[in-house]
Amino acid sequence: MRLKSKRAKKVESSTFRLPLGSKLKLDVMNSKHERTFLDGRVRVMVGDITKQDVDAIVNAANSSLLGGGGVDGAIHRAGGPEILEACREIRRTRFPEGLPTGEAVITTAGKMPALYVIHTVGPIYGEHRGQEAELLANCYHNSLTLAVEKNLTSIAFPAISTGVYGYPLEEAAVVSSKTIENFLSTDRQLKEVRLVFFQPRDVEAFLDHQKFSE
Ligand code: AR6
Repeated sequence: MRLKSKRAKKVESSTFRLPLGSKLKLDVMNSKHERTFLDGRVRVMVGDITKQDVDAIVNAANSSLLGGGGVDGAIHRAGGPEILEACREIRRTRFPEGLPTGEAVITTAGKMPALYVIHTVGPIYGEHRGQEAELLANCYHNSLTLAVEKNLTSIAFPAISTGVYGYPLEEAAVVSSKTIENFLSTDRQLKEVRLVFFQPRDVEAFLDHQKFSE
């Protein structure tokens, strides 16, 4: 419901009345820094992942699940201690040795607008003997699978591994776009997959290298 009303508002604000009463729909979603793909099921934008009003946001975590810098730090700061508590419980009960690279788990989103955080561990570029792309694809696939298992309809991803973990944005764009399109081709539940980039130049790099069907 919450999502629907926000979407409705966006459509309204992108519709301008012409003097003769006819309406001109302006496609504001296809600019240099914001664009949709796959009939609007994928939305690429600049923003802060902690502020997204989707069912689940994805955290680019590390295998300790106990916090860190970048997206991880921002999520724990914005969501509050409930998230760390839930992560500790997951470590204790399911992953005492840490969450393996490419896997995903879900917790509350605490005080953030999203309902859940899906924590996944991206590959460290150059440290997985050529398996980096496969592991990065697993992050996206397993996060999407978890969202569907939880009956969620919207999810927002940051650019996993492209910060501290050193994965080039251009290469990551190929992997994430192909994996998401592949997943959505058989899924009918997810209504929106949002790709949220921190900086305009990151969106530009993504848009230049993504492989979504036009
Ligand atoms: N919203 C959206 N994107 C962001 C935000 C934000 N608030 N903050 C940063 N980014 P990183 P990684 C972008 O380093 O490479 C942590 O310490 C950022 O510009 O957060 O997977 C963990 O604990 C970059 O493009 O994640 C791990 O130890 C992207 O998000 C390690 O870093 C990912 O950057 C994980 O490294």
